[in-house]
Amino acid sequence: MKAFIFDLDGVIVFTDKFHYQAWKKMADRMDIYFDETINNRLRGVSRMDSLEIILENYKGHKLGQREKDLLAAEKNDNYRKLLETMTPDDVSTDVRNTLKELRHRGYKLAIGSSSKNTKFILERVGLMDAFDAISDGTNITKSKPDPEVFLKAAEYIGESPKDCYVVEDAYSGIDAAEAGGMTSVGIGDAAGYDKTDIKIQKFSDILSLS
Ligand code: B16
Ligand code: MG
Repeated sequence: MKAFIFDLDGVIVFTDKFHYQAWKKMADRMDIYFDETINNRLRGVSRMDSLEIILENYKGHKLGQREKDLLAAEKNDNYRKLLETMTPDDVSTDVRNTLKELRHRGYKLAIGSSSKNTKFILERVGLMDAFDAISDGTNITKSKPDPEVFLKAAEYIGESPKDCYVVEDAYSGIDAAEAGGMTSVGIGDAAGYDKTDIKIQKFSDILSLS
């Protein structure tokens, strides 16, 4: 194995609580029922696909594309305000030290995230220099479980998918890794998924793989 491709939300940082608060604000305003269980279905899912899941509980008129775009923009504005509160302290010592050690051992490191806010988040937490390449929601046309985001990450670092581990917290990300021919490493939710190749409890457990 020559490289690691990391999902962002739920693996490197925990922005899921901000996604929840931002969607909740929009849902409350629209009188749409939304809770933590529904929020769990949004892990690794693109912004527009997340909106469709939330709208399953919308009792109003059928929304057109322009109205949906406005709702997605409203959620993203709410989300960006919350992201602005992030600092380097939002990255655990475990994550920071493990990334440094993997670099030291000569692995290539990339991000493979569905988020269009990836670079903004990495800048806020001071991790822009920790990765050799970033593949995110801005360079893909199909979101996880399609493997596109991970295949692009492998291409950007010049490695074959079979030489890459993908570290993920979402079922959709594990399915994407399998579809891309990579070895999946599951943490959090994904550590309880039967399709995950390697299950870990904490981020630094990946050091025992390398
Ligand atoms: P944005 P990941 C994903 O990040 C989140 O898990 C998911 O909840 C979110 O909808 C998606 O990014 C898109 O995010 O609205 O910022 O473009 O887990 O793939 O790093
Ligand atoms: Mg994730």
